[in-house]
Amino acid sequence: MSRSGNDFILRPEQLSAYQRDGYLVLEDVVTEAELGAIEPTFQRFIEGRVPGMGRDFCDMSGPYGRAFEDFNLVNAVLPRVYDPSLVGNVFEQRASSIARQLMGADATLDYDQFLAKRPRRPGAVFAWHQDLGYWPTGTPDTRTVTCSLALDDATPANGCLQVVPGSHREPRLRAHRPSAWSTSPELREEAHTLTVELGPNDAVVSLPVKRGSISVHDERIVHGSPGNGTSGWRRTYVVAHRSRATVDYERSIGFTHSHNDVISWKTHLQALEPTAAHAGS
Ligand SMILES: O=C(O)CCC(=O)C(=O)O
Repeated sequence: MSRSGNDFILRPEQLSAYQRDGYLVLEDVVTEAELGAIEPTFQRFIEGRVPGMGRDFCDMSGPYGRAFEDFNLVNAVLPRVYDPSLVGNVFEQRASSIARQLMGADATLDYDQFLAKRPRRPGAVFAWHQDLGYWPTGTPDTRTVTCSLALDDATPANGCLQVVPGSHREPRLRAHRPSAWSTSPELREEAHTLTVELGPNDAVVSLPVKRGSISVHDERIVHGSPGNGTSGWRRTYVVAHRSRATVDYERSIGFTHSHNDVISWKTHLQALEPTAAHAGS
């Protein structure tokens, strides 16, 4: 037990494992009673009952514009913006505590996200990526601590997170490509999803996480997740922290992590080509 009020205290070996591997699994970060307080709000989003979200409510496994019943991987971005009652909840506070220990006192909550894989949806795949590949370059300090709270036991069968340990230490970001369903020049206008190739030496590790426990990952680790082959949901609540200066930079260029942001994704993708210099390398 490492909960201490609204903090969650990491052991020295967990701090060093995060630096070495690029991820952690932390047990019992949120209690059953605390989960019960969060869940009704989570459900309002995931069941499509929050109006006015535009592209912030979409299928993370497919193109924009799919009918809701066809979503495989329901994705609600920035729920705390659409429902400020989430601000300061116990998971946010423990995630902040964990982020401060892993990246320093200026760790600042950057964005949140609700994800839910529908039952029996082999297509509920989160494509392989590095989070930094999704974000604007030009941030001198790229550090990010992303905490993902399991609302259901996450298992290999229902499509739990998979990582390539140590890939966060590669000197350059891998080239990110728009996923196959995108065809227009402004590719991110058709679907948000980007993907990287796995190489023959990439050793994939699955991260089963029990309800109330969390995984934590670095912005450069290669990760993704397969479809859901079970009769139950896999629901996840994501909270990401970056440095105060980086969050301020993002906002100064109009980037809020909302899919409704107006960003030149073509320019961004060109900047990610392996031959181009970019701040993330
Ligand atoms: O939990 C998952 O399936 C993937 C989530 C993810 O890629 C992320 O939070 O960066």
